[in-house]
Amino acid sequence: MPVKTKPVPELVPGAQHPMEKYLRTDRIPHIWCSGCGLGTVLGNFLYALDELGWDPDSVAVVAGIGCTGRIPGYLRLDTYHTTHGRAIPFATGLKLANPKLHVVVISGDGDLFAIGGNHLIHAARRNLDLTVLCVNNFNYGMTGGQSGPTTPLDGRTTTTPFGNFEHPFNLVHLTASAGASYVARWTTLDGRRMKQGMVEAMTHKGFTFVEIIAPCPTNYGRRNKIGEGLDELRYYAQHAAIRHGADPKEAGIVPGKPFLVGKFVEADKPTYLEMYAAKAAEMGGPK
Ligand SMILES: Cc1ncc(C[n+]2csc(CCOP(=O)(O)OP(=O)(O)O)c2C)c(N)n1
Repeated sequence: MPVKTKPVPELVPGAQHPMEKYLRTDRIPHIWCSGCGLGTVLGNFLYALDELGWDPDSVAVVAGIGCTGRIPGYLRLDTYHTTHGRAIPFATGLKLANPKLHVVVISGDGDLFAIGGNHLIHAARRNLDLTVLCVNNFNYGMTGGQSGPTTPLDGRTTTTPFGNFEHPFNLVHLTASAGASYVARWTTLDGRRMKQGMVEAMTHKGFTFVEIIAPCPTNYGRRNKIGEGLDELRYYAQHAAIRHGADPKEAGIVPGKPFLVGKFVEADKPTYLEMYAAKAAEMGGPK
């Protein structure tokens, strides 16, 4: 039977949300569950874009597969939904072919650090000029909540019903030690700080990385008795401690214990494109 829906009343006839200009509104409603953190990430990315004031034609956003990987599909920009784990190679090609583009990768912890992990560490090692925004919800949300490389020890998922017994990655430590020039972590509770972190990452040269910890109430929250999205935000309020400049090694996440957020790395070092140009000049080739 067809479902009857009531039209949403226009509060101010003809009015638009100021961020609507960046959205493919024809693709709304979105696919995300109630209480999911991805709407907050998308919203803050739009505010970051607006603050930067870049020409939309100079920005390309690339994602792999997953609930997070759907973010670029809602953006009125040049966006690419690549195969699972391959956002970084695709973004690398774009940036090398057109170094003037601002290239941003937005994807999930599974896409970037499991199947795509090798690409990520080498892009960081090369200090490739990309910004990577990783939404960490501690599981594979899209495919029904399997365990992934960030699932905490003893975390309950569909593939670890008795508790996860694999050590998780600390994404801050991993990206910092692989060579990233900028590394920050925020939660979806830290709206303005997350937006500021995105702006900083997108303007800092080299490989820049922001981890955003986000609720996945349908899969991770429910199985781990965290509750709804709001309960998880309350958990962040009680457990996240801002410590800029902390040692990335100390940024591991253990459920029930305080965890660190903030800006961990902000370094100035030659980028892949700078070194490529210098080598090309040394060889007498095109710059
Ligand atoms: C080659 C390949 N293997 C597996 C899958 C199935 N798959 C789709 S999304 C996904 C995991 C996504 O997890 P994550 O990146 O953490 O994103 P989330 O959905 O949690 O935002 C997997 C395993 C796939 N699409 N392609």
